Amino acid sequence: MINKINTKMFTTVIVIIFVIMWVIPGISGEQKTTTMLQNDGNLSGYVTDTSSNPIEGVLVHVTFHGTFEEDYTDENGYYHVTNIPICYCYKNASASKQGYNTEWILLSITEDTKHNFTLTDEEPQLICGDANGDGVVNIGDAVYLINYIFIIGPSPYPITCVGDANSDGEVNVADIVYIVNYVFNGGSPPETSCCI
Ligand SMILES: [Ca+2]
Ligand SMILES: [Ca+2]
Repeated sequence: MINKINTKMFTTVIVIIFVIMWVIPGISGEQKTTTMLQNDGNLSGYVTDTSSNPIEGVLVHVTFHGTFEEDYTDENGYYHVTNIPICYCYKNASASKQGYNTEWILLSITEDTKHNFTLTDEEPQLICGDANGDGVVNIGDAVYLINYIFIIGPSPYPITCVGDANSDGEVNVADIVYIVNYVFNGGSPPETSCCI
């Protein structure tokens, strides 16, 4: 009788153990899957210029699954983008601010991924005839060339680009005439090829 009871108990224990072994991996797997889908990825780091100076106000933008997370750098150039889903994939991370060339990189982001960006100055747009480099061609450029040619003022830079309004390869009084004619008499605008 006692043996029968022991055998029943033993069988019951074995069954319970099997059930537990069957259920627990299921729970563990479910928890693992849930963790995989949680947005606990982080990307942080610093953004500096080419002289290692921190840049404030840079937008660091991480794109994934048709959406994004982002953060702006503080006065120390530090950013911290949170709420990024963790997956075995690469995400596009970019750093951008007006006046700088945008940098971007593909990263596999986990709980504590770090990446530092270095931004280079954006090249100013060069316009033929824009001798004073303020972005537009107007009477100020004629005055700048008059000052350069007749009064030994500062040279346009790059001289054969922005100073050569008529694109003849030289910077002289003809360029002043060309600009004045363009601004006041409806003449042709400076060529666009002189700065290429
Ligand atoms: Ca100008
Ligand atoms: Ca010229």
